Amino acid sequence: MTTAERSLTSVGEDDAAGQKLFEELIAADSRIEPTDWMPAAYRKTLVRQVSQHAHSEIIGMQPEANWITRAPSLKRKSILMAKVQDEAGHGLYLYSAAETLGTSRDEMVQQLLDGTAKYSSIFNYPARTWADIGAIGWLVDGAAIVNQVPLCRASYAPYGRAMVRICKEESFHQRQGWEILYELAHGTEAQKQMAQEAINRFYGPALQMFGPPDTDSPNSQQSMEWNIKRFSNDDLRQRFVDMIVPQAEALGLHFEDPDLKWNEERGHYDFGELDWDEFKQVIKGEGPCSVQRMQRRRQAHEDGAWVREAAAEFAKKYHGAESALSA
Ligand code: FAQ
Repeated sequence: MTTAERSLTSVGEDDAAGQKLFEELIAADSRIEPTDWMPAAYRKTLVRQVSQHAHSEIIGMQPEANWITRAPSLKRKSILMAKVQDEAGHGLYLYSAAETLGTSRDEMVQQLLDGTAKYSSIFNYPARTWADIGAIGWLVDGAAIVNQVPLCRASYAPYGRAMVRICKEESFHQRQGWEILYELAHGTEAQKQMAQEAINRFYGPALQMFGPPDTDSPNSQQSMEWNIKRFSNDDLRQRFVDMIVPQAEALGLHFEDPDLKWNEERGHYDFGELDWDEFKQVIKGEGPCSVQRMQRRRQAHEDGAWVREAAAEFAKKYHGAESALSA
């Protein structure tokens, strides 16, 4: 369908025509653009998912930023600074994608600050040692990639487009985490132990990033029917486990999960039940660092007030001058 044909049936058309076009586009595995008609529930679930994703990127800067001043060399410090800046950029692309759905960034940020919006459970855990920065890069960014590569094909076009760039950057992030752990795992006994302890801490929480089990995931089915999500939480979690077990072996490390073993019949690794009570507590705001993360974000928001005011004043003057010129 051409853009011209599409625009005839987009904004301003009645719901029935819009609904029909929407269904045709989804059935053809095509993309929905911001000007297309879409069901209110589709819009709502996208704002929910994309804004939570944006919040996760922004809060996710904190555990790593804590280590910028303590990075073991100038090279490590500059790499980590670049990574943390990338996360801020990801947050901004995602807020922009969500804004195309009609919810302002101010509103989304306010929901985060009020504690009414969620962000990824993983960022409520502390980064205790330098090896944790390696584990975050390898396991957290690794899980993010497995989860997010299929989102590059999300039916909502601005989200999919944002994800393409984000995933490219996440690949670098994962490699830097791997490289930190590889060096530690091939260093002194104490360094190797530090790397092992870091992955012991992050294994379970990283697997929980994929969300609750399919039997307890209220949004998955509809999101998959709408081609927002392409795979279920459990399918992606399994894909991740299958990927990281041989990688851990290559690092010379292991996962302390007694149920983790290759299942010849399934052609996948079996793994132990995760602590879903802990997961529920963490997403309720009762994780080990939840209070600290939100305090820090609120403080940063307050500290940045003057920047927002200056930008708003500049925009007023600039646009004022522009419209005076064009008059
Ligand atoms: N944490 O029905 P489902 C990164 C909530 S970015 C907290 O299965 P859905 C990069 C879920 O929202 C990491 N809440 O939900 C980085 C829902 O609550 P709601 C973030 C969670 O949406 C690296 C409820 O539970 N990535 O790592 C979690 O179909 C290093 C029921 O769940 C994304 O956000 C959780 N783990 O599937 C940055 C990817 N899991 O909304 C810095 C995009 C579930 O009904 C440093 N998002 N919940 O109130 C997604 O793919 C999906 O939203 C899922 C959840 C898979 C997270």
